[in-house]
Amino acid sequence: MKARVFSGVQPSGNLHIGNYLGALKNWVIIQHDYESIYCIVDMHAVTVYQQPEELRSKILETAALFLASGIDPKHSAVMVQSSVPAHAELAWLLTCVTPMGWLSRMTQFKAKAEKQETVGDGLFQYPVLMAADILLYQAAIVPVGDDQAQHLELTRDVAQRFNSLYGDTFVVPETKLPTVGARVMGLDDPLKKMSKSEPGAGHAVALLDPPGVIRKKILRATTDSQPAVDYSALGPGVENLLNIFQAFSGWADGQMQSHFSGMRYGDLKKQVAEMVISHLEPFQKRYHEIVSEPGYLDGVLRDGAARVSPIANSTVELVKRRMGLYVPS
Ligand code: AQP
Repeated sequence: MKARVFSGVQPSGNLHIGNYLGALKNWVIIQHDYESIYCIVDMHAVTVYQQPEELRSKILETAALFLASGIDPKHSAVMVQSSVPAHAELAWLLTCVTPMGWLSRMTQFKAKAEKQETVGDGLFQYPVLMAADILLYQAAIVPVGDDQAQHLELTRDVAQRFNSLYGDTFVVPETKLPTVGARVMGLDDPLKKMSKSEPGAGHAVALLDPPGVIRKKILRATTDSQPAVDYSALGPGVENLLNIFQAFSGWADGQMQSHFSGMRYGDLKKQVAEMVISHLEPFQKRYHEIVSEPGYLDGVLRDGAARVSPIANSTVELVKRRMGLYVPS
């Protein structure tokens, strides 16, 4: 039997090239080596306010982006988190074994909480729901970008704590980060991670941006006061552009250095823009084909939820038994 892989994306805005390079691209590469489950984590998205109509349409848009990336729904289950109630059920049970001190150390909570007028308890509990998403399917591998590494460590800690309290129950998952593109930075501020929820118009390249917009955003990206690429003293903006090029092209380090050393920033930006556009154009064509087929996405999501529900329900039943809760015979 193949080991299981699980990962998810929040439908919390416009997916960008960071989400693609950090997560989706690698999901596609490894999907056939595992039993794969890829999830639109809508219950994570509502840890901060989402406009309901917009959220509904972003859920379907995110599913279409998964498929346009190359996720094969005949092999991989593509599903929406809230369609499988066991995610919420397991999250509660895990909340009861997770010390609050562990959660208060989460850097993403601190960063996201700072941006909110009122911080909902869900934002604090977010990493436990994420642990439940993964442990529910006994996933061995979780391919994510670098910003999720701390949450994955917490998931491992929760699994180990549960196993030591109640006996071996959960597979302790491994984090899988991409070698290039694990942390794509903002184009307008290369010291900040590229994020869906960052407001600046020049911050992120969205996966559905038209070529003209992509060109404009990349040509305006923040660099530094040097005129040309110097590998012995790369500033964060230039390093980010080079990483984006390398992650899309798959070029080796040596090829990157001999091609870009001494190149003027204006030319570097043009080449990065054309590399991104050449990958996103066919991707966007597939996306538009997928969304124009009536009922197709709903069918994929219904099938995905139906395929994973028995796994999820049997984990919750096992956890309840282990904890001594009532399970009707
Ligand atoms: N900048 C990034 N570089 C590489 N990988 C990234 N990921 C996110 N940003 C980058 C990876 O994308 C996957 C889905 O992320 P998410 O939707 O769970 O939320 P996030 O990590 O909080 O991503 P965003 O874009 O910053 O969304 P918002 O603004 O809604 O919080 C994950 O595997 C993540 O590592």
